[in-house]
Amino acid sequence: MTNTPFPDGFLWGGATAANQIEGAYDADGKGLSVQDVMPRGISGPRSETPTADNLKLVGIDHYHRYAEDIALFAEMGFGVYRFSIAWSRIFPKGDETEPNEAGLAFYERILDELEKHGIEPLVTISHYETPLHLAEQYGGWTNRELIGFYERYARTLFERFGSRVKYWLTFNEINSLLHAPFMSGGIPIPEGGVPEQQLYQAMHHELVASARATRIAREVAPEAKVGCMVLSMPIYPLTPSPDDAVAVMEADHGNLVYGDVHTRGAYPGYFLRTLREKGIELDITDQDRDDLTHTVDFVSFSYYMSIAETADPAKKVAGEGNIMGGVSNPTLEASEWGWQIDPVGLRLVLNQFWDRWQKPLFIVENGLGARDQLVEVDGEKTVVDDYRIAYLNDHLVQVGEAIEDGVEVLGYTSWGCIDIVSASTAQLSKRYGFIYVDRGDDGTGSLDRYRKKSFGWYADVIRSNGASLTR
Ligand code: BGP
Repeated sequence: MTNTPFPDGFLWGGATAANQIEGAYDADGKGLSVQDVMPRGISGPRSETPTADNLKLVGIDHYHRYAEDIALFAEMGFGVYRFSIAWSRIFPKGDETEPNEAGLAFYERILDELEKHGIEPLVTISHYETPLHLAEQYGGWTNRELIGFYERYARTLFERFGSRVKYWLTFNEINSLLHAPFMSGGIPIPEGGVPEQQLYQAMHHELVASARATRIAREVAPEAKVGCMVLSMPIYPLTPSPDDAVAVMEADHGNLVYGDVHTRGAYPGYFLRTLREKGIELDITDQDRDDLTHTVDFVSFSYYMSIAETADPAKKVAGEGNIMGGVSNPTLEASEWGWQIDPVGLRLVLNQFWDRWQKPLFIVENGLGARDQLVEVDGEKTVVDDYRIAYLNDHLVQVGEAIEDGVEVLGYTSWGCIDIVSASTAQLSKRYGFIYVDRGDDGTGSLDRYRKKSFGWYADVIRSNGASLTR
């Protein structure tokens, strides 16, 4: 194929997370994670114990149907599959000294299946799945002890799977911590919110843990490539006023600091200013500073939407967003869940990250959450999801543009390549997949899988290495 900007060996695939796909929440010695008490997603109330209305307890039963699912991924021609390991399958409470063998064995079976189909695994070590015990007994990532527990968990994974898994991500969307402390950092939220001092300390602990994992991987699994993972959301000035431009710069800094630390090995000056102005003093040891110098091999990120920002309080019309919001951009259309669709923003983000960090980039989440309708076409049940095809096509065209701009992109894994439970709303009706799963928001359904129209479309994109995209 010549008519494509995508380089040979570009990794095409899809992505999921354990808590949204596996189900089997208490099988084979698994402990509870924060997700097991979040029946309504990020903004809903948490439950004391797991409740039947929590769709994640069953998910799409990938725990038992993984072979069928991976075979469908292979049919689309996936070269890579991103999944996460549920921390509480490996260390059920999080603070044990010995791992749960049955949990490790499950991921061994997943790796066997991927290997059988020649699909490269891309593993997220922690994807919004902190063991509940660490949240309740330790206060989650506000507690320095979490670094040691995470270190033991990461070491266990590198020792066991390091020779089979080349690409690792330390924390999913690490920059979501301040915005979703319980889901992202296992930090219980008291009335009035978590004090900022504690949130920033938790952020520091995660950054140190991420760097330590990178250091351990170098020792234990020298072939492995370790990346960070950030939620990307380009921010546009609402007007051309310099004040709006400064508001954008400051909002941007709040997100870029994570990648800056991961790629440069120290906190940037603008972040120290933020801490000073907030009157926050972080507990940073000499060992922490040394750990932070272990920088990542690549940067990965999610991309769904962009947002705007303004310095003028009178013009602030809140926009819906993926975990973190901003000001609504009047030039863009939004999805049914209010996320503003902006393919060009993906090219901008790719260029910004590449210019800033000079590390290979991996797009590990992108897609459209939409309501789908199962229909019958030529005797086969399917979904005619032209809206999803249009969204993905237009974003991939922009990835091609960025590659032409000289950005090094390792691969692309579209989010929720099979329908899974939504992270923000805990719904099943917010679907991203190429594969429809028969399960509704009320939990009923056969769990049968059906190929959507986008399934064949994506297979063509992969087969042609992007040449079939409509420009
Ligand atoms: C990201 C998360 C994912 C995922 C995705 C889509 O923030 O890393 O876990 O779910 O967003 O979000 P949602 O499921 O809320 O539509």
